[in-house]
Amino acid sequence: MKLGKEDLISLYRKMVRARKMDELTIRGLQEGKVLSFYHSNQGSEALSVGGAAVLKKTDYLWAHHRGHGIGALIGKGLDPKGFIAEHYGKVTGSCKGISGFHMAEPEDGILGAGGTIGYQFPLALGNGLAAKKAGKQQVVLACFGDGGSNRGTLHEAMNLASVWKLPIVWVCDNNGMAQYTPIKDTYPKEDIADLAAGYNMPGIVVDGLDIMAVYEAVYEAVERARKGDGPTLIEAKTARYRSHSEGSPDVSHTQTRSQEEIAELKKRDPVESFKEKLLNQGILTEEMVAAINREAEEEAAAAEKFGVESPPPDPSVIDNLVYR
Ligand SMILES: Cc1ncc(C[n+]2csc(CCOP(=O)(O)OP(=O)(O)O)c2C)c(N)n1
Repeated sequence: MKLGKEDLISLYRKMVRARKMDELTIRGLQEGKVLSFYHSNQGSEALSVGGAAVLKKTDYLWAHHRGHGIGALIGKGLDPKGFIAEHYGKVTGSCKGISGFHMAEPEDGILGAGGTIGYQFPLALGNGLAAKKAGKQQVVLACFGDGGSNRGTLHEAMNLASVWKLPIVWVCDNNGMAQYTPIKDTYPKEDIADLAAGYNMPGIVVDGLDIMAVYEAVYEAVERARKGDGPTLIEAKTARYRSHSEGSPDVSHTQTRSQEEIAELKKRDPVESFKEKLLNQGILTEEMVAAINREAEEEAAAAEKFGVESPPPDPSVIDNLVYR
């Protein structure tokens, strides 16, 4: 898969936009505008943006809860205004302001979010079966964290997905931590991708801080799924730059997380390192970088204004909810 110059610039722009929206959401929480809580996506942009950018509008996506799906939403080409309004609890939000952060944009294949880790696996399986039966070459991208990989639902779903050769790409965001617990204390091997062998599907480990590596791995897996060759498990080694959720202590068990380790990971910040790579290759110039930053800041400011100025939902929204 060869990405052209414009594709690379587009990926960089999307990562910058995802970072700015993440920063805006954190600020919104601190200022009391965001009603629920927030799990920052900083350190996972290459994966969330790069994975979703491979998809077509008609493909299905279960985003990971990092950033409440903001990277995936922008990666798939959606306008983030509804995301901000939803977090502000406004009627213009993507779920009319009543979901907290459990967002859905079903017309664009963003199917929602649940509060229970592992909720999405059987649902993704169902989407995969529906996609196969519909015969429209749709693919399901089912994202989760390293902690989620220990849920039994993943194993049941990966097993059947493989037996039925469903078009599902399982994508694990391995940032090394499940809230306060390092994955090394709950999983006996180095690579979560090794689970794939037990279900007879390819298991790929990819550098989750490198958007080109992510894009290429997801692209291959999506093509394989579209051709009817079945599922793939991709594990991306990412980083978590902030605490599990804003305001919660940044600890590993009871000890403050190693600041040296985080500083080391930040040296390979996915947004910054992709910028450096594109500058070195002459694909971006400093002027272009400044313009992309400015546009992303303007987009965030407009989304904030939209969220602030939108009205809250009328209580009847809840009475009139219809799920199809
Ligand atoms: C079944 C279940 N157990 C625990 C929780 C609380 N919880 C929410 S996020 C989270 C960490 C999940 O870790 P991981 O899947 O690695 O994702 P990360 O937050 O690190 O990106 C936990 C334990 C939950 N929501 N559901």
